[in-house]
Amino acid sequence: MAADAPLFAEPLHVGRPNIGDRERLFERFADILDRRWLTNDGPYLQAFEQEIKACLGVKHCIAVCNATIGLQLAIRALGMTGEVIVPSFTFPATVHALRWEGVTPVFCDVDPTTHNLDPAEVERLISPRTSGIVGVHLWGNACDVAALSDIARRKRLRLLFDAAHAFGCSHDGRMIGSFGDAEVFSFHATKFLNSGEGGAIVTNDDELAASLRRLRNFGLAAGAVESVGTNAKMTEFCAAMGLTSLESRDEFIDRNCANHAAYAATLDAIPGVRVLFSRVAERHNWQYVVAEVEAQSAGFTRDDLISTLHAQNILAKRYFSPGCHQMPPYAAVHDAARTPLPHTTRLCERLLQLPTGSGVTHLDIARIGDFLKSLTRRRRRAA
Ligand code: T4K
Repeated sequence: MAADAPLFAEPLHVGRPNIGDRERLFERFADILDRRWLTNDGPYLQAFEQEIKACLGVKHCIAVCNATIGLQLAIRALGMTGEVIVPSFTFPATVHALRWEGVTPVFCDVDPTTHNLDPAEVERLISPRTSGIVGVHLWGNACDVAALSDIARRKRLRLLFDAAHAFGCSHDGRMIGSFGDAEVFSFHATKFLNSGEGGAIVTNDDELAASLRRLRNFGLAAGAVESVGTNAKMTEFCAAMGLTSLESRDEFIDRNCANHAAYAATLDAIPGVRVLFSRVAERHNWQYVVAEVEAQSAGFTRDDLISTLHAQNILAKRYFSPGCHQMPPYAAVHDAARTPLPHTTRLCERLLQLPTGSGVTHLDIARIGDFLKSLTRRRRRAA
């Protein structure tokens, strides 16, 4: 290998899509074309919704074209107005959805261990203008659902969960999907279960589900407009892709879980680098390999490590940095005195995500580990 050739000839991506059975997918696409029914509540959409309900044990599933729109519909249908408490440590879609619905996000700090909303902070931030809480089950790990539900009940607030990362994960023995007033999944290409683009809102509330179905389809109910709806429909092609992914979910989980364990075993030998969430008692999709860099022990920062990995075609990501509160649309309105975010800031500086999924092999992970170990040895010798 030439001295400056990267370790991997082809880039290794975080978020490389998991692809199910191609033959089955092509059969479904052909069937869609033969039927000439491409969208608008077609048979594949209905089958996909049924399967999701069965997997999660929820009453209603409303599949949508992406999770961002799904969040917007849920925020609107739940009547969230004024202020809503939300983590800054999330993908900006969570916060954008609130802003698109005219709601002011009030950024709340997260627990440093779970990376999810800190219920004590949530309670502290409630004002007369607060109408709801949006929790994010980050990396597929559930929020403190019991504490947030208790706060929502006592303070008469709406409780919505952004479950974009959490399809196939459980909490207290129950699949994520049936907590709060509603939960929203993403089936984007980069997610554990993907339909190319897509998402779903799930709920056990009959009225809410009916309202969401109307909002998804221009506000129409039985051919008449009842509310200011939008077009949030999922196409038949996406539903077919989603159904095909669902059939391979156990295979995806097995690969992700094995990759996660391989990363943990390899990287834990490197001082200052730690793979997080290696031991969880619940069902998990293991879609994100999250590592933390402690610069003092490692001798390099998270950003140094990302640059080094990128030079080798290992395209680690910096989710989520900066925090939403530091992004231009929100920095000007963020009230740092009311809501200091020390844990968020710390996590934004120290975390990275490593390539995994069905396109990454044990051999790839072993090579990454060997490369990092030799790098650490060289740095030690040079110091
Ligand atoms: N809430 C949370 C907590 C979320 O994380 C997200 C989305 C949402 C809500 C909103 O869900 P959706 O409305 O998207 O359904 C990506 C995804 O676009 C986004 O869906 C996801 N979270 C976020 C965590 O990751 P970017 O800006 O990082 O995308 P990009 O283009 O840099 O791709 C990420 C990596 O995946 C790259 O390394 C390339 C690789 N990739 C991507 C695609 C699309 C592939 O290898 N193949 C592909 O087809 O946001």
